[in-house]
Amino acid sequence: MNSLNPILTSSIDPALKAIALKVAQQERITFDEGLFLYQHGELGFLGTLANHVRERLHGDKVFFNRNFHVEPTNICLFDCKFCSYSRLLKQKDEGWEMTEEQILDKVRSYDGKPITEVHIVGGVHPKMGLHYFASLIRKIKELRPEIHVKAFTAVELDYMCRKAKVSYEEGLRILKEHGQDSLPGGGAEIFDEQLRNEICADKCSSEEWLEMHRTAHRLGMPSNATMLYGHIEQFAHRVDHMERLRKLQDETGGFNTFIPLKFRNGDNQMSHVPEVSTIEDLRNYAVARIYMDNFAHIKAYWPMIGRHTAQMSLAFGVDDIDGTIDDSTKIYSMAGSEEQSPALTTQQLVQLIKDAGRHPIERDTLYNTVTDYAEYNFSTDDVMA
Ligand code: V47
Ligand code: SF4
Repeated sequence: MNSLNPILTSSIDPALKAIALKVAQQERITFDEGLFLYQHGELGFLGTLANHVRERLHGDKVFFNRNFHVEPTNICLFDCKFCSYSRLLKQKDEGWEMTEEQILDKVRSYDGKPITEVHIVGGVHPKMGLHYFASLIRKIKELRPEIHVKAFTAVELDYMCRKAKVSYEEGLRILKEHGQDSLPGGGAEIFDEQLRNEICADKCSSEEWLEMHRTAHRLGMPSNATMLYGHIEQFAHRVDHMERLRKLQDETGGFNTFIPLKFRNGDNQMSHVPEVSTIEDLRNYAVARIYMDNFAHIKAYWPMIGRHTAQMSLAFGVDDIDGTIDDSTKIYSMAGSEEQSPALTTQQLVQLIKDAGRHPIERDTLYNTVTDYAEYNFSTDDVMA
């Protein structure tokens, strides 16, 4: 039986039922319908629709990967109001700058561990430019030729290209030639120009963010997309954000996954803005799954929302919960996430997924299966990360 039949035969609001029918028939919903879902869809209804879509696409599979993060610096030229992480050059005593050798040592510390991806993002440091990072990536690839390098938000890339006086295309081409494989989704925040001006006026514009990703896709570098939600935006701003991404995905097909990022209010210039509830987090994942019909994956980034909400999100459209990570990612612990030391072993992550009644699959960055954990028995010989 179609999992939407109970809704389609019920006496709910006809406008909600019409949206459910579209979802059942795999038709795209409009901007106004997306907005209507945010305004009138209650949690159970949205969850049923989103779960229908995620199970049609992925059955009960849940993807994760084994990665580690490198955050070369938290010194940043910019002053995003929501950021708890960056330090200005003048606050240098609270900032860190890893040397190239420290970064390479970190890569070496994973020797012999079956990590498939390194995720490199940090503040926009005036002295760390395009050629420095290109050479760093080449050195990382010399140490681990098979590792996938997912690096630099469009914000960092925009600054690197400007400083090196090269076009986005030229800058990305140089990084690709040195071994960069893809782009993470950060820096998108919220695309509405007025809000962007209020919360992160000095970073690259929405058009520039989209253009960087469009260029990357053209060069054969896939990427992710994020949306910072739950701050001063309204539902229409979220739909507008997703609409712009859905259009670009229609054009290029280069996005792997969409990652809604919940605003955390610890120790930043927006600490007076209350955080949204877990119910709202789940509703938001669900609307994202329903709206973003051309995105294969929706990711819940567990270090930010916590492992238990991540587990629940698997019933609200999410099919990916990022990676094992290690304790080096500071961006959320500094913003007040309940995950103060975000590390989970593969065994813990697999158990977390199984406890939610789902089927864990370790993937690589491009969602090829690395290991199917449905029947896997862990042994003490497993090299874990
Ligand atoms: O762009 C900063 C966000 C992003 C806060 O592509 C905050 O796989 C909430 O993009 N509350 C960077 N969010 C991290 C990022 C990311 C993370 C994991 C996986 C991937 C991927 C990308 O973090 C920033 C900003 O939107 N952020 N401060 C805060 N207080
Ligand atoms: Fe800098 Fe990124 Fe923080 Fe903005 S969010 S201040 S660009 S580190």
